[in-house]
Amino acid sequence: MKIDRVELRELQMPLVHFFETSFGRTTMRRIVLVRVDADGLTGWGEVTAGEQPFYSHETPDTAWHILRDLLIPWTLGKDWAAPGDVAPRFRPIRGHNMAKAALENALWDIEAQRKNIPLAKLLGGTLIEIPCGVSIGIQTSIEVLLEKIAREVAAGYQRIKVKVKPGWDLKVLEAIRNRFPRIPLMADANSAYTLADLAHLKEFDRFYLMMMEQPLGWDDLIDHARLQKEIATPICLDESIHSADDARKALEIGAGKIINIKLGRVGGFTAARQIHDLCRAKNVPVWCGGMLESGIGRAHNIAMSTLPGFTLPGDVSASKRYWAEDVIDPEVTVSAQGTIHVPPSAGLGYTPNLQRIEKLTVRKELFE
Ligand code: OSB
Ligand code: MG
Repeated sequence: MKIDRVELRELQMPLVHFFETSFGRTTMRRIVLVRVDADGLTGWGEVTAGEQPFYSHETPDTAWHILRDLLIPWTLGKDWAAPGDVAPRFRPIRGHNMAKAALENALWDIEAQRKNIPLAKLLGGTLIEIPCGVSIGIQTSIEVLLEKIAREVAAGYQRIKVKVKPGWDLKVLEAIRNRFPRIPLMADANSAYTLADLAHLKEFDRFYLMMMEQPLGWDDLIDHARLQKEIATPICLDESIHSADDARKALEIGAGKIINIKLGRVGGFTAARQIHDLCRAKNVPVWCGGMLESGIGRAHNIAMSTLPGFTLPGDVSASKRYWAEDVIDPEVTVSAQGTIHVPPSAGLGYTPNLQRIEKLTVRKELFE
C-alpha cells in the first residue's frame, strides 16, 4: 500500500464521568487521531496516551511530535507490502509506542479494507462475540462505588475491575465482597505500592480476586516476581510490558501469571500479536486493556480481543460509559450477557463520523 496522505488531529472529548486512578483524575480526554489515505482507502488510528505522563512517559504532545517529525516522514509516499512492515522501520526510535501504534494500526485498517475482510479476521481473530468487563475508577465514597458496581453487574458485564491505592483498598474490597460475594472481581493499583507494603498486599488474598493488576513499579519486573511468590492472588502486568521481549522475561522470572495487552503501550498490532502468541504457547491468559479510547481505538481493541488467547474479559466496554456521543457509527454497545458482537463488515466495522470528528477537533495538520 502506498501512503498518499496522513492527517493528524487532536480531539477534545469530555468524559461523561471523571475517571480516577492512583495516579490522578481525568475529566477531559485529549485524543490524537491519525487518518491515513492509501490506495484510495482511508484508515484510522488513535494515540492512547494520557494527558499527563503519569501512566507512561507519553502524552498527546510527545506523540504529535514523534508522528510529525519522524514516523510520518518515514512512511509517507512509500509503498508498504504489509501493515506490519512499518514496525521494524519504527524500531530505531526508543519507546513512543503509542505514537507508533496509532500509525501502524491505521495501516491494518486499510489492509483489511483492501482485502475486504473484517480487521478481526485479518489479525487472525476467531471469536465473533467478545466477553466484556468494566474498569471502575476511585469514587467519592464506597457507597457510590457499590451503586456503580450494581449498575454494571445488572448491565451484564462479566467482571468488575476496581482501582485501588493506599487508603482506598482493603476496606473498599471488604465492602464489595460483603455486598457482592460472588462477582468476578479484580483490583488495579497502577503502581501505587512497593515491596515495603508486602504485609498489606498479602491481605488482598482474602478477597479471592481474579487478579491484582500492576501493584508495583511501572517499570518493574523483579519486585513483582518477589511479590508473586508471597501472595496467592495472580499478578497481572500492565505498565511493565512494552514488547514481546518484556513479556518473555516477565514470564521467565515469574513476575506475573496474566498479561494485559494494550495496543498503544506495546506499539501496535504487530507487537500485540507477538505477545499474544507467546502467552498462548505458554498457556498464559491475556486480556485487552483500555485507555479511555474514543470509538476508533475501541474498534481496534474489539478486533484484537477476537484472537483465541484473549480468554479473560477485557476493559472493552460500551461507548456510552465514556461519551455522550462517540466518533463512530454505530457506537459500541454491549449485550445483556456482557458481550460485544464483533461487526462482520470490512475494516474497523464501525464508520468514523467525520462531522462529529471535525466538531471535536482543536488542531489538525496535513502531510502530503
Ligand atoms: O491501568 O488499565 C489501566 C485507564 C487509563 C489509564 C490506565 C488504565 C485505565 C483503565 C480504564 O483502567 C480502562 C477503560 O475503561 O478504558
Ligand atoms: Mg492497568
